[in-house]
Amino acid sequence: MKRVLLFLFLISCSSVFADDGSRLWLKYDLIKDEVYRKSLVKSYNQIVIQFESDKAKLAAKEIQIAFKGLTGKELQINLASKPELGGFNSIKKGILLTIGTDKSEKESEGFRIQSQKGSSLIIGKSEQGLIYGAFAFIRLIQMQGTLDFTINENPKIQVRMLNHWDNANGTVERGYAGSSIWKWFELPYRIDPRYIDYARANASIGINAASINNVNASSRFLTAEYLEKIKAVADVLRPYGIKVFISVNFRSPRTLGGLETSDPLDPGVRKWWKDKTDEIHQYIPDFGGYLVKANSEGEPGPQDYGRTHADGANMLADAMGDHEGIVIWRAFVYDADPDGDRFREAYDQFKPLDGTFDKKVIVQVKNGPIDFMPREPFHPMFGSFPETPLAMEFQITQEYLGHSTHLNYLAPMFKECLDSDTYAEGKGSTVAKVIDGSVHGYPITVMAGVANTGSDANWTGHPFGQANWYAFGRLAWDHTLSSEKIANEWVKQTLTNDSEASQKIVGLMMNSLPAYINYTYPLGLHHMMGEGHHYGPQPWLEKSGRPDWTSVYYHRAAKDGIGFDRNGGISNSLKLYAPEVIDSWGNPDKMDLNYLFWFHHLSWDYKLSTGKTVWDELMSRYYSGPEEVKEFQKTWDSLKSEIDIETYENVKGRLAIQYKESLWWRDACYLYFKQYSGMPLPNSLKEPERTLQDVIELEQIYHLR
Ligand code: BDP
Repeated sequence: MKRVLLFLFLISCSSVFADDGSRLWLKYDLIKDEVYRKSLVKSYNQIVIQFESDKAKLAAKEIQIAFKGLTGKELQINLASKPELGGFNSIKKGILLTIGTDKSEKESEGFRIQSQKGSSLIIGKSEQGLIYGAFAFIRLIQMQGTLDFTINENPKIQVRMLNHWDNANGTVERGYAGSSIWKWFELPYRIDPRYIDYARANASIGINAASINNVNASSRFLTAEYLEKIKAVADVLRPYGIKVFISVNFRSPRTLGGLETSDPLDPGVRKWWKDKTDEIHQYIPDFGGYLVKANSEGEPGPQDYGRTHADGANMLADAMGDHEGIVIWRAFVYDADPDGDRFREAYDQFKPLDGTFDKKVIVQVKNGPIDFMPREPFHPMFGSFPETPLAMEFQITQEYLGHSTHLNYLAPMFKECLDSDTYAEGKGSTVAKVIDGSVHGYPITVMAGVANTGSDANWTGHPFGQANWYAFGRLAWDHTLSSEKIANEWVKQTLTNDSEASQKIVGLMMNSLPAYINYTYPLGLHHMMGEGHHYGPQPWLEKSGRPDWTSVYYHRAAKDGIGFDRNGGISNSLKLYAPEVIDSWGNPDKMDLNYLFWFHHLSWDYKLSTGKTVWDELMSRYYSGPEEVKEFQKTWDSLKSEIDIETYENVKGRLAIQYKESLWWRDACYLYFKQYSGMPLPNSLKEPERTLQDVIELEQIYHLR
């Protein structure tokens, strides 16, 4: 109750104070359009819940808070007097929340809304569906569209999950928005109110799972001390339908259990995991399951004992016994052959194991074959694993996408992958249909996003980072939504409801990823970022712990040209795809140039389908990137009167950094590649004022101690 009061107080102040972004897209600020606001006030007097239950009350309360904030009017929450009540017209001037009778398993989180101004019926297909229905209704009110509509929704993916790469000491691996949102040193005694806001925000976009710790996992999370803390978090998230998962360290039986081995076939090890899994369930009865990074980047795993990924995953699945939890086993492995092609290593390790995993196991695959690059072709594992459920792993945090200083709307990147056709079962076997189970009939479906949340007041550092969290959730719920539609929803709820202004912002968002790619990785270049920090450019990086941690390994720039020939030259990784895909990416003259250097090595003067040489095309893209950022700055400046001042200034400052750094990328890549091409800049493009040495030194700053 106290929280609600505080919340209402904040809402009443929000028109006076600048907005720190902490309320995300659940702002519930007073609607400026008086006609619309008044019509809402006139249309609704009450919220009626048909059955008393915790979730129904939660859903009703959220609508009550939203309505009060948006209109100033407090709706009463009433319990229906007649249990048989429920018809569309049975409720006058009210919003009726009820549970449907048709509860097929698959649809159990869905909802229906029938609404006519003055009479709105929200039917959850389950209690949880009611929560999602309530948030969908609020979204529509916030967006100020019509209240006369009927919708019927079911999530397309079962487990819609955030993966937090948060460490026990409060740091976040690849986090750019402050420290961890989980206060491990305070838990379980102090519950940070932000956990509730976190749960609300996630529930509002359909996210129903969270793995709370880094995949480079500490065994600490499996101790009784920490299980109590995790239980406290799980208790806060549960009412909103969010299950907790834990990332585990495969060596835990040794480090924690004092055993001599962590061999998955060792009976003592198996018993240890079984006991541990039972113990976890005593704290968290609805425990979601394990997320495992094994034999990857130095993490322990079954291969340390001569066993396979399937041996390791199946052992954990066995430990799960009759509990409902699942085992999510990551496929981000590339230890096979440092002289080979990293592109194909996960495929090569996992393909022979297809069909050997326990039914509680799902293998989680990053969207692309290398590592969350700004543009990757879809991972060749998608479409090639008919017998093993594959989960999608996207990265919401902008590790390779400008951290939290570059404005980068990622829905188009997620969509590009989801909409790619694998041709696994003929045309139309898109990646989305593989992971939602419709292509191979997977019994478990998962979409995970590496979270970009942190302790910053606005959660994500860059205010537009919120849009990526939002978009991930919406796409995990329904991958058929368009990027524009999602952007429009987010803008209208978060920044402004003015239609002209919101259109401009959506346009800016839709152009942001292409602009970023132009000044960083045009034409399918990849993996040229500064070593370790993964921020600015370092195309000259040629020595590292492994060859495939360098840049030169990927771009292969030399006097004879540029690009990684995966079409038979250096490797034949292109062959991992279906014949139709090989056809479309195999010919540099016909293919989508956005993937060019992923598969081809071409001479600098090779004439492309655009009519330009490789060099001229590359340089015109590098040079257009910063110009596009300049346009973003102008657009943003023109929106000053429409945007909250704190958010406006925040984004303005970040765009200035982005512009400066787009020049850094452009100059670094031009000056570096020029050494090999020996060609001049195309006509109108201006020589940078700095030298290659200058940009090399700029990157070195990031390594100073
Ligand atoms: C890479 C990150 C590293 C992660 C790793 C992973 O640089 O911090 O641990 O992915 O996904 O992108 O396991």
